[in-house]
Amino acid sequence: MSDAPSDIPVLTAARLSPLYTASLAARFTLLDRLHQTDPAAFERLAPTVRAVAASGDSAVPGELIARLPALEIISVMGVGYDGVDLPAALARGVVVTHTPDVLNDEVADTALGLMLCAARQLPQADRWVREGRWEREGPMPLARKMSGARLGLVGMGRIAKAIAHRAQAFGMSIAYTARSAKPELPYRHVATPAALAAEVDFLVVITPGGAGTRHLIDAVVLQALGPKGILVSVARGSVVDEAALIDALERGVIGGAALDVFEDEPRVPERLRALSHVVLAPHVGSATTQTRQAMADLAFDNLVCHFGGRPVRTPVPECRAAGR
Ligand code: 8YV
Repeated sequence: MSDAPSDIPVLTAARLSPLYTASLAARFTLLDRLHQTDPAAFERLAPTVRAVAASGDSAVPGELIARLPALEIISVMGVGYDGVDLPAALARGVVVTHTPDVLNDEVADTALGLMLCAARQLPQADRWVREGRWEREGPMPLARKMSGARLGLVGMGRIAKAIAHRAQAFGMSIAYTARSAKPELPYRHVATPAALAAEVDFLVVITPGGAGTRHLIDAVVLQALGPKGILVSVARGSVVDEAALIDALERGVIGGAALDVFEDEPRVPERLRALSHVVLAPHVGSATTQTRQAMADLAFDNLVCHFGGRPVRTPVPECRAAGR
């Protein structure tokens, strides 16, 4: 161990990928979910904890940060860090890091896969064969074409750009809505999600989560998307008003949906599961061995850099802005 002493206690915020915990355990003193599994031991060891390791979907609330007086860094294995109480971390001078870029291709691939599944009804086609309906009932109902259709992206960050790039190969026209227009991009900016929804066939949601985007996709946006429109979300469950979405799907206000994220994961409402024109995935946007390894390596590396006295590789933008 050259630059990071192994006796540094690192607390995991939740059950993490073994790809991350394996390297953590080899290099640090891993306190695996002690605050959840052994409150007495946590009480004793909390003052010594210098790092928290988290995933994109785990919570690091202000109350936990407050109980860790020696905390220096929170390293999230995930691009999203909406589970971290950032104001609490910033106020304490705690560095927060995440894992952008290494998952762009994977999440974009997932988005295109979900778009194709929703348009061409591929999961339903699989079921049609397995359930013997092809033999009994003949061909399944016709699906809809995706190539050449109109795509609207809610968000225009790194992953959205990777989605747009792929969609171009499908001959799709591309427009987007984002806080600010990006005139350097060859895509049209539309002022609001509702205005965008009104003019596209596929509305793909890929914004960060958190308070600023909560229920950005609401009943008004779904109404604008219309009975032929398809909603795809690879963002955070909080961005879509799930109750409004279920209502819109049940009443045929929109044509269909493909969702990788939900408001109360891993719980997915029974009413949503009952809808045959909806494609559901268990938050697998970045879930390949290759990409998760790259994410785990980057999250681990941020800790090693920090405790080795070097700048972390990928601080969250708010930390970068604060000069940490
Ligand atoms: C995973 C994610 O859920 O990157 C994110 O923000 O949501 C994911 O890829 C998770 O962070 C894997 O550890």
